[in-house]
Amino acid sequence: MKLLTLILLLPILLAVPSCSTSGGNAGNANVQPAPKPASATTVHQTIVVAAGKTFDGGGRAYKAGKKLGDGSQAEGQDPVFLLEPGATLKNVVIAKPAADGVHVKAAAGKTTRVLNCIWTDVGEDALTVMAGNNQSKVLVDSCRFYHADDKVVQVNATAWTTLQNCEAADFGRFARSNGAHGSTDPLAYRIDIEGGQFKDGDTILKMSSPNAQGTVQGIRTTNIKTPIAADNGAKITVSP
Ligand code: ADA
Ligand code: CA
Ligand code: CA
Repeated sequence: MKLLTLILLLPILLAVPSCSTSGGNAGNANVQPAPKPASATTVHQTIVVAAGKTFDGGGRAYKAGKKLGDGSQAEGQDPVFLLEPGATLKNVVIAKPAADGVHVKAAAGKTTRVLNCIWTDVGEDALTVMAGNNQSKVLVDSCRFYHADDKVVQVNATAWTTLQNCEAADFGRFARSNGAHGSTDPLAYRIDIEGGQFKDGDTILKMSSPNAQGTVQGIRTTNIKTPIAADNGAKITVSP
C-alpha cells in the first residue's frame, strides 16, 4: 500500500471498534428499544396453541389477566400462551403483566417454535421449556426480552433448545437449565445460544447439573457481569 493511501485510510482504520472475545463477545450489543404497545388484549385463560398449529399475532399485544398471575417473582403463575409439541407462536408482543409468559412443550421428532415475539416487561420468567426429550427441539428465533427481575428462558426438560438471534436488556439470567436439583439432577439439558445481543444483565447462560451442555456463539454483549456460569460439572463452550 502506498504511503499516501495509508495516510488517507488511517482515520477509517482507527474508527473500527475493536472486538473482545471474552464470554463469546463478538462486539458491543446494540439492542433495539422496547416497543410501547398502545393497547393489549387481556388473556383470562391461557391460550393453547395446539400441536402442529401456528398462532400469528400479527404484531398485536397480549397481557395476563389476574387469574394467570401478576408477573411478580411468585412461582406457580400460569402462562399467557402454551405451545403443544410442534406448534409455532409468532409476531406476538407480551405486555405487562406477563405472568409466566410462554410455556413450550416439545416431543420426539418435533420442533416447537417461537419466532419474532417481544416481551416488554418479563414476568416471573419469559419462556419455559416444560417437556421434551433429547429427540425433540425448541427453537426461539429473533425474539426480544426486556426487564427480567431474574430469569428469561427457563429450561426444565431435555428438549434441545436453540436461542437464535435474540435480544435482551436488563435481566438476571438470560437462559437457565433447571437448577432445583443441582448436582443430583441426572437430566442432560442442552441449550445453544447462537448470535444475538445482550446488555445490562448478570449472566447469559447458567447450567448447574452434571450432564448439562451448552454452547454460546457469536453474541454481542455490553455490561454483562458474569457471562457464563457452569457448576457441578455442566459444560458450556463459548466461541466468538
Ligand atoms: C424455579 C424452580 C424451578 C422451576 C422454575 C420455573 O427456578 O426452582 O424448579 O420451577 O422456577 O420454571 O419457574
Ligand atoms: Ca421460577
Ligand atoms: Ca416460571
